[in-house]
Amino acid sequence: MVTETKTKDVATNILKQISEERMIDTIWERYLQQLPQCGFGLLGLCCKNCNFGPCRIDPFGEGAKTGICGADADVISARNLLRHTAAGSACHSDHGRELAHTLLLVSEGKTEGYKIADKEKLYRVAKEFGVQIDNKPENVIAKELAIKMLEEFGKQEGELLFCRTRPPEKQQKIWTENKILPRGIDREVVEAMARTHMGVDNDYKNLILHTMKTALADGWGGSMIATEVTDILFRTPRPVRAKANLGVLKEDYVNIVVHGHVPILSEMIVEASLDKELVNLAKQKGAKGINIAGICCTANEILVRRGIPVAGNMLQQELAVATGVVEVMVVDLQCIMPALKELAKCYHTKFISTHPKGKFEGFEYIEFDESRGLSIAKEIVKIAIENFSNRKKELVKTVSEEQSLIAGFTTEYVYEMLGGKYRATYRPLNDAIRDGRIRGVAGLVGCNNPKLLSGYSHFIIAKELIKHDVLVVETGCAAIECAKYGLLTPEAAFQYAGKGLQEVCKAVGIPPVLHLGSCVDNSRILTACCAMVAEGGIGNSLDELPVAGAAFEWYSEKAIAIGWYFVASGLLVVFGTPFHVSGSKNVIKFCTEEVEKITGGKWVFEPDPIKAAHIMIEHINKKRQLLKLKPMMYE
Ligand code: MSK
Repeated sequence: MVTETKTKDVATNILKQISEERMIDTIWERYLQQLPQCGFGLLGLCCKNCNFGPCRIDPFGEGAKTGICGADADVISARNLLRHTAAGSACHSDHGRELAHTLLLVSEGKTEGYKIADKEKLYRVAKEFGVQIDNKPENVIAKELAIKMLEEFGKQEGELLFCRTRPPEKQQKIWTENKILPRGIDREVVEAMARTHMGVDNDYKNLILHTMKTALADGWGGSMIATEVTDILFRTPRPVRAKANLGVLKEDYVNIVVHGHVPILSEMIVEASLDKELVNLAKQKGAKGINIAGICCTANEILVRRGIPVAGNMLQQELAVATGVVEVMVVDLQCIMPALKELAKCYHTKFISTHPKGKFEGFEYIEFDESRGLSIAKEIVKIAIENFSNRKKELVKTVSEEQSLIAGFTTEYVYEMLGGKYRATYRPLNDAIRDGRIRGVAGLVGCNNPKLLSGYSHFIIAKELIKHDVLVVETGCAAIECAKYGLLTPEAAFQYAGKGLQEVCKAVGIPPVLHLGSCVDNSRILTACCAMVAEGGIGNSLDELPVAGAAFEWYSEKAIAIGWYFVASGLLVVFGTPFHVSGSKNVIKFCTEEVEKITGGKWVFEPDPIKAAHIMIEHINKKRQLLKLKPMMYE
């Protein structure tokens, strides 16, 4: 068995080691078993879109320079890129559709356990969608809004509403002129699949333009709808204290791990875990109570709204089970590794899938249905309680590592946080940037990947950025990783931040790294940028802002879509490893250089986390110079 360790996280290493001793492979071993990975795949030079193939291009030698149909490296890699982006956009956007559909069911009284939790947001978003709200009952407003949101998916003509109501005029103009302003969310994804069929779109630049259109349909469409409806149904987050890392799994409790992305299930599981009868039942079985913990983005959803502890990020899903104290791992959709089914053979943990779109061989299947949401959640909690006594004592190995954090920052909360409840405004943030206390803002998002430092690079980059007075906002597994290293605490400002950023954090009482939520909540970064532009003084459009982003350890196609909607919105995005197009010099040149002339944004691929941080800092400095902002206060 291969045993190389590529993570600095103590809890991860302990449980990785335990898994090795038990002869159970985890993602790190499976990664090493794959080496060397297929060069054609890495370069994006293989095509299996049709049965002339599979074809591959030889980028260096005397081999074929086109596939059997004649597609060259540019066309093949651009087609692959568009398909990846379409899959990523589809994944997030389908998540958004699930939420909009639940809102519809709630408005019709067809659910159990759900309600409208944020009325203010319901009214605000409904007005934005043109719903007349005068004297109408709340459920009617919610129904009209849900229907209008669902129509965004199937729209055939026109434009996505949020693309017209939220971004600065310049971005809208760029998208219109370049014909990349998305119409309907589903329409762009379907068109992406059609264009990449053999013999349709054979112009790599045209394919990449549609890549941006498809990604914009995610960022300003499906993901944004997901965020807004989640806030309406489960309330808009506010700062909340919590804990992260595998130490949150407690030996003396019934532990239920929720994993996936869509909070429709996890919210009900949390609700069910508070049921007195079930808590008493857990106690009767010898446990102190019921402990819910999350993995991946469904963890982030219940963390930012309820302060539920996070057991870990994507790479820690197997290790959570390796503690031997997880009674149930209940999953919905996305980022759930098929490898989990192997663990079902060794541990007492019951794995439960819940969604018809996401079934797993070897898992128990309990179909979730909003009309019986709370009842089904209670049923699952009860299964966990009953399973408590089945623990295999010899396999119990809990760890003590758990780190305090503050999460739950939002676009809306920044108004209050910096401006005060009665003078809610972005003015202090913009002034701090203009006056050189804060250099700019960086978004660190996305996954963890054993190819890089298994999450640790997020910490390195964030530390370097805050040291140089860059305020960091985070989502997804990047946020979970930085939480584990203590960056999501106000104290981190004193330990790591530059003097200017430290002053701001001290004055407001915030961490230098702000947790904004799940992967779909990258839409909050977009809206926060829009709020900065609207406040004025640090740029009139998104591409002028001193802002940059990274999804350094990306693994998912969703991260490609996220990166593209930021690039198409005018921002610089850094990936630690390129998406699979490097076999085409033209495609790489377009993504890393030429696209900047169109949208103002561009890609950078840089495997060194410190260099990546400095690329972002230099980009922010360049934007500051163009805006003629004051020099940094303490340099
Ligand atoms: S969960 S997409 S590993 S961030 Fe959103 Fe984490 Fe990436 Fe899944």
